Amino acid sequence: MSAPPPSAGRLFLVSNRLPVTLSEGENGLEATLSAGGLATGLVGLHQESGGGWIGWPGLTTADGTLSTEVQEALRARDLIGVGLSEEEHRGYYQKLSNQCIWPLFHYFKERMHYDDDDWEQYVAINRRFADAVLAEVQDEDVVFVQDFHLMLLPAMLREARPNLRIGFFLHIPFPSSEVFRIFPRREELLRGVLGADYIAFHTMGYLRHFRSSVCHLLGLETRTSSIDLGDRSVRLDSRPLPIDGWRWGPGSEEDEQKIADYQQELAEMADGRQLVLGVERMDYTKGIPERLLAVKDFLAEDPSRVDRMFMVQVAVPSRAEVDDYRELKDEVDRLAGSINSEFGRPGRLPLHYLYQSVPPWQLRALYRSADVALVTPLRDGLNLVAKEYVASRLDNDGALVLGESTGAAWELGEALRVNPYDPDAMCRALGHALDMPKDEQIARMAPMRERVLDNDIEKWARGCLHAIRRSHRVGPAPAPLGVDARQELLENWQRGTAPAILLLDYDGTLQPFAQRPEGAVPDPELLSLLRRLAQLPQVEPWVVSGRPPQVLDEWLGATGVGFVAEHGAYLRNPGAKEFQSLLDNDALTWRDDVRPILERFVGHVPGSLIEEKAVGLAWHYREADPVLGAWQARELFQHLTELLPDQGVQVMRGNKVIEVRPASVSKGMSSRRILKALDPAKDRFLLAAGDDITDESLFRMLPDSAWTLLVGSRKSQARFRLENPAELRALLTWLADCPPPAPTAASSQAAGSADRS
Ligand code: GDG
Repeated sequence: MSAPPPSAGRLFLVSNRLPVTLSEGENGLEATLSAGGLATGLVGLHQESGGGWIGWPGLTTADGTLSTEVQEALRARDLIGVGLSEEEHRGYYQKLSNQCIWPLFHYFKERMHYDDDDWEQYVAINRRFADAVLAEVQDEDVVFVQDFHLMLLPAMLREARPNLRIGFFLHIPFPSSEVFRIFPRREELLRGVLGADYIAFHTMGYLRHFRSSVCHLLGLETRTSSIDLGDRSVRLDSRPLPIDGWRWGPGSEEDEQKIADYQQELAEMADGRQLVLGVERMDYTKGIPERLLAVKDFLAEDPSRVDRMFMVQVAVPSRAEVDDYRELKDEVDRLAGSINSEFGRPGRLPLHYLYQSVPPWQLRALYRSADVALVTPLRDGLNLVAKEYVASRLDNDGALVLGESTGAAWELGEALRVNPYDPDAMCRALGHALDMPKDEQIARMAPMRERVLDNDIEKWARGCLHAIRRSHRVGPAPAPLGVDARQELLENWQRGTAPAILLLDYDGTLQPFAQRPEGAVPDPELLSLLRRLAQLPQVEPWVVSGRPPQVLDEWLGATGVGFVAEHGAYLRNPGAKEFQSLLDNDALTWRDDVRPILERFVGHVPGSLIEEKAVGLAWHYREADPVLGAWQARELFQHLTELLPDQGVQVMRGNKVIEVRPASVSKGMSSRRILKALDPAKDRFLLAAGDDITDESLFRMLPDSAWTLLVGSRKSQARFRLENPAELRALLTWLADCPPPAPTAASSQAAGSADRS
């Protein structure tokens, strides 16, 4: 394994729990790394990069700090401990994480207990993790945050260190936005996660749910796999967690001996019966009572089945301090008892129920011996048990019954998929699995096994790391137009042999924003500046705006500048009187679909109105109740984005307005048209200035030599930035004061005749 170059930065993993057990050894306290899962895949990576793993080591202390001895034992393993007091652990972990986010994200909203005090603890402990991370990392490092306990951490890190590369992986489902929005602090959770450069889920379904929550609740524009935040973008991905396949194949001689002995024991216990296996933490998401009820129904249908099958159910104690989990255990105890008491005989018990964790070699023996694995959670982010069972089937036999609401169901398509809430379907699937002929078992199991073994956890971890690094694109705002750049700009301006082209946005660029759009009337100073520029013989100024032709004509028509109106739908050459349309007729067919939708929203939101532009249709809500308006705007935005994906239109969010317009019309396209009409061979000064997202298409399409200026401060394709419209006006006045030399009579005639076609 070759170490990455030092410039690539170190990897720091962050998870609630460190993968470690602390115990008293010969030389004092020692930390032993846990085997399996994420720990196996990630430990190697952070160690080789010189980074570390940051998390809680599993013991609470009176004051929430860790002793030097504990910290040192952890450091010896490249682990960095975060301490928690009993009370903090209760509020942040047991309550907010496990009794609020966990049930809601698994669609058990009635089990969600939200309390503001717990939320405060969640925020405070996320902050403590952030402090621990910030004390370790440098700008170039990568931080990979794991799971729902730490959803606020990415944004906290981003705020403190904008240049960190940050990834986030969610191990549990991300629920439908209809369910997610129940969470009282939903916006904070979303904003917290969006601090990352790269956010990954087990399935594409969870990714879609996340995107639609972001769109719905934060009103942000989302693309298939990214979210644009203005100053940077966040990449979304689905990357299901693999297992470390080799752990489930043949093991050491010693292990194999233990496994074989235990399999022998199981065979004796089976006494010719088929073994059905269930393994999971004792958690209500895992569907244990529902499964046992189905088994009970199955036996009730035909009690002689007790002679042909028996079940081992391992339920690992989990979160036993929580009432819901204690009640679940009582229910499972009762059900297990009733199955054996109703269908068992001495020496022939149909169910072996273990409320305990079994050692790894026993688990491997169980997977190898089980004819059927019943993996039927009601809802599960992924489910590793299903994959482990598949990987353990060395002869490609056995039958997997898999709950359809597990993330793993997306990858294990050959399993018998079942709705765990449907007892009849569960019984049928169990019958099918037990009676499955060997060739069908192999036909189903072999491709699943190949798939599971093909993708190992280390490959996954490297893939994540690479994706985090690649996704990190915090583009700083363009540099301010400094003294040297101004000097160079002036020299270019004065040197050109063909008329200079100025492409100037209006609102927010030449003219500051007014309270209402109709208030942004040009002042005399601006009018005189534009008139002066238009009168210079070697200069062609254009106002490139989203405003309709009539407004531009009325406000600025007398200055003699050229116009691009409605974001590029109309064009009027400098000095001309008529606008020409750049639209083809098909570009407007969507309007009849969109208008009734906007009308419905006008009906819902008093004070809102539709503006019929020549090209676009806009819904304005500036005069509406701000809360209702903002909420309905998000609904409308999402609705239109989903409704119109292939009609060649774009849905744009502006300031208190949602506008739909043809995608083929942009400031960039219309400017290309202006430039195409000019002689490309001439040495020409080009300048474009704009403040908003619609101006980016303009910046993008101009040649690299053009002077592209952002007015304001954000990530942009522009080369330089100016602070505000006043600075731009000052620059233009300076240029007008030092104009390019007037052409001689001969050159002017040549330029004039050949420049515009
Ligand atoms: C969360 C998500 C997602 C179980 N019993 C014993 C034992 N295990 C091991 C299994 C497996 C792991 O525990 C359980 O993993 P799951 O994925 O099935 O479920 P969660 O614990 O809920 O995990 C889940 C996962 O995170 C990863 O992203 O798949 O959806 O809920 O590895 O082998 N191990 C031993 N004895 C046992 O008795 N030794």
